[in-house]
Order: sequence, then C-alpha cells, then structure tokens
Amino acid sequence: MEKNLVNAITSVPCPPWTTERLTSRIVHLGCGAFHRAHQALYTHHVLEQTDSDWGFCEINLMLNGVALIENLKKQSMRYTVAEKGQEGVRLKIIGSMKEGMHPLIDGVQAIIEKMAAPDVAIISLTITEKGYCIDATTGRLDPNNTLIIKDIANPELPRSAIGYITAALKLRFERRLAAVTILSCDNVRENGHVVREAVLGLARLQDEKLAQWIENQVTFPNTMVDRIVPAATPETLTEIAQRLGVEDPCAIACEPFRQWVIEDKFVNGRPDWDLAGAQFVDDVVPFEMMKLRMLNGAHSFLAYLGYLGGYAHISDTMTNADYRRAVYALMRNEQAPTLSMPEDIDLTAYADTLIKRFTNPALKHQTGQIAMDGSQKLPQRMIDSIEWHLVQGSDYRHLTLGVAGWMRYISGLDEQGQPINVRDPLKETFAAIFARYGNSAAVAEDVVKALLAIESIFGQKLVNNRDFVNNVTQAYQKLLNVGARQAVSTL
Ligand code: NAI
Ligand code: CS2
Repeated sequence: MEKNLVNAITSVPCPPWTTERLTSRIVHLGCGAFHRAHQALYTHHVLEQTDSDWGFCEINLMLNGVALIENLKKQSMRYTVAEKGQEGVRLKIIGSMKEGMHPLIDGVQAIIEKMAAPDVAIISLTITEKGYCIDATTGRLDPNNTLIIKDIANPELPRSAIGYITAALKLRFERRLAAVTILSCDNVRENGHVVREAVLGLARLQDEKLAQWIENQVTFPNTMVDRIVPAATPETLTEIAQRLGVEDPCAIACEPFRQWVIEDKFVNGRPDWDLAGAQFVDDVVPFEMMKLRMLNGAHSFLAYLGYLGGYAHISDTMTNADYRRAVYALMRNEQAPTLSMPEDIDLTAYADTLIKRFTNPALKHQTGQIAMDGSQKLPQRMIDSIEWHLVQGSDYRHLTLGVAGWMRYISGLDEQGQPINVRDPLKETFAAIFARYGNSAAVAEDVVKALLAIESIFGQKLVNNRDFVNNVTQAYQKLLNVGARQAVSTL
C-alpha cells in the first residue's frame, strides 16, 4: 500500500479522533489554500479543546479543485499545515474535515442535497473576489456574468457558487428545514452584505416567496479574515514532506499569524471559534477596512511594483530599503488616516507588525499571485482611499504609484520586454486597450484615461478628475521611463 499521512509514521501525531466523530455541520465552498490554513484550522483547534462534533464537508466547484478533493479523500480528509515563522516551522495535522465533494465526482444534485441536509448549519465560502458575481457598478448580482446567465436559465443545474447556495436554500425552504448561516470568508468589503445581495438577487428572479424567506431567516455575517497563505509550490510540498516523513499533496504552508473577526449573527449555531482565538464583535466593518486597506493595499502595491522591479516574492521586495520605506509610508500616511477604528486599535503598531509579516523570508509569496485579479481587488484596497484623499485634499502619491503600477503590469510586458501572464476576469478589456494605444510613454494619457473609464473598477468620477488623471499619467510615464525600482526610490 502506498504510504500516506494516515498510514505512515509521521513526525507529528495525527489527531486522536477519526472522521466518525464529525458531523458535516459546515459545508465549505472553495477548498483552496486559505481555507485549509484558516477556518479548517480554527475548527480543528476547537475539536482539540472540546467534545464538539462540528466538521466540514468540503466542496470545490471549479475544474482546478478536483485533484485536491480526490487527494484529501485518499488520506481520510487529513492534511498538514506548516506554520513558518522567523523562529522555525511548526507542523499540525488537521482533522476537521469529514468529507469532500466535486460536481465532476458526485454530480450537481448530490452537492445541492448535501448543502440542504438537515444537519448543515453553516455554508461558508472562500471562492475569491470574482466568485460573488457582483456588478461592482451597482453592487448587485451581475446578470451579465457568464455563470449567472446559465444559472438564471437553469436554476436546477447551477454553475456559480451563488447558484448552488440559492438552489440549496430553495430546497430548505420547500422542505421547511431550519435556515442556515452563509459565512463569506473572502477579502471582500462587507463580504456578508455582498453574498446576501448576490443570493437574494438570484432568488428574486426565481421565486419572491423564497427571497422573502431568505431575507427573514438566513443570516450573512460580515467577517474579517487574515492569514498569509501562499499557493503551495512543489518546493513547499517537498520541504513539508521532508519534515513530516511522508508526502502530503494536500499540505499547505502559511505564516504563524492568524486573525478572524466575525459578526455574531449565526441563525443555527456555530463552533466556539473564540476558543481558537476568533473574535466575535457587533461590527466587523472597521476591522475589514483596516485589513483591506493596510494589509491588502500594501500587498497589491508591493505585488505590482515588486514584480515590475524584478522581485518574485513579497519578502524579496522587503530586502530593498526603498520598497520598505514606501510601503510603510503608504500604510501610515495614506491608508491609516482613512480609517475610523475603535479606541484600542493602534494602527502604527498594526503597520509595524505588517512590515514584519511581509519580511518573513520563510514564506515564498509570489508577487505574481497577489497581482492576479486586480480589477476585483483595487477598489477596496486603493480606490476607496484615493477618493477619501480627493475629498480631503491630502497627499496620496503612494496610492497613485500603486494604481500606475497596476496599469503598467496589466500592459502584459515587463521591464525587460518579457510577457506577463495577466490573470484577471477583465484581461480581454485590458488587452484591447493596449492593442489600441500601445504602451509607450507618449500615449500614456490615452491609456490611463481608457483604463480609468472602466467603471467597475474606478466608478464614474475619477476619470473626470483632472488632478487624479494627471497624477496617474505622470506616475505611469515615470514607470515606463525609469522603471519601478527608481520610481519607488524617488517617491
Ligand atoms: P485558491 O486559489 O487556493 O482557492 C480558491 C478556491 O476558490 C478554489 O477552491 C477555487 O476552486 C475556488 N474558486 C475560484 N473561483 C471560483 C468561482 N468563480 N466560483 C466558485 N469557486 C471559485 O486561493 P486561496 O489562497 O484559498 O484564496 C481564496 C480567497 O481567500 C482569496 O481570494 C481571498 O478572498 C481569501 N483569502 C486568502 C488569503 C490568502 O492568503 N491566501 C488570506 C485571506 C483571505
Ligand atoms: C493577498 C491576500 O492574494 C492576495 O491578494 O493580498 O490573499 C493576503 O495574503 C491575505 O488577505 C492575507 O490575509
């Protein structure tokens, strides 16, 4: 028999319980890197401390998620998390997953039935920003989204996560089962409100009574989620296998830090995640905004300007004193002032901790990974803050360079003229703009204006704001003329 995590002797013990102990009270959509190192790990720590039976049914809907579900099943849904800090590596074998499903393995109907099962109390999600199928210009379900078009035509055979949730809620409503909590754990501004808007949008198109039931019975708490979890590479897996004593294709490495702030609005119970360090609060929005602007805004700044400057990983950018200084100034001077936090939150200390976290050389977080899906990330990470500064009349030059860095990155050619693999739902729109204007400094203003006219990213006002257009155009030209490293050093 092939050796694996469950039948081999490993350097850290497996949890002393089996999947028998668990009930799939949580169905999770989007079993990717982050979920394994965050919600599943918190739930595991609750299982260690109590006689809880809360476990996960893991569901991946996208084609690229089949292998992980198959591999997890081969090792009784267990896997390794390697927490890698400056002080060393700590391995944990996680035992909070009970079962795993994929439409290509189990069929769509079985998945909807699972989500509608009487035991299920929470449907949680980490499906990336684009998974919510929201039209950013209206804040509502995007009827032109390709998956949503199919879900509207064929609600019984959904394709989007929103379609699956709506179909499952419909069954629960028809069967008079208890309502559930829909728990978004994505880096989306007011993520609970967003998933509620999307699900209600789809339900209203199907059945007004269903929509009313959802409105009255189902809850959608906002959450702030935090832990840096880079996509696993072959090197990560080899290193973990060496430490563990056996290969684990489902292993994932992350930083030691983790945070989870949750609105306590659970309609059908929840695990005692506070025992594992989660905070339950009445209002998550200030925490979400702090994290999205300070951490994620800084991450995107480093990702675009770091990639262009020839840095493969976030920790590499932090070896350059100019990048360190610039990203600290971005957080302290241009992001922190936009936030209104509870009194006990010290944003300077938060920024100091972020610098340490970004510096962690043990984590290989690729700039190219964070640069992905900028059209979905920029609004909450940078544009909201820029709008704040425009109202205040204050300085936002780091944010400007961040936006210009994104524009330079999505042009698709790096500073050596090599192609960049731009991954973004709007990549064809970007390609059409660069095909029309080219990417020389001489046409910078045309390119900048065409990109700023994308309403779902920039809204309606910024493209008509002369100061903003000029500032971004100059920053973009500077990137083309002197390159990212020099542009950052002269900020
Ligand atoms: P990943 O690529 O490892 O996993 C993404 C998961 O979402 C996969 O299961 C994929 O199949 C699924 N997915 C992608 N597009 C989808 C769609 N349109 N509909 C339904 N499912 C879809 O990425 P990872 O690292 O797990 O991150 C996922 C999200 O978690 C991020 O976008 C972010 O919002 C949030 N997050 C990630 C953190 C990290 O450091 N990795 C930390 C904090 C939050
Ligand atoms: C990153 C985040 O990929 C990205 O866009 O900025 O996933 C980041 O690692 C997390 O939000 C940290 O909690």
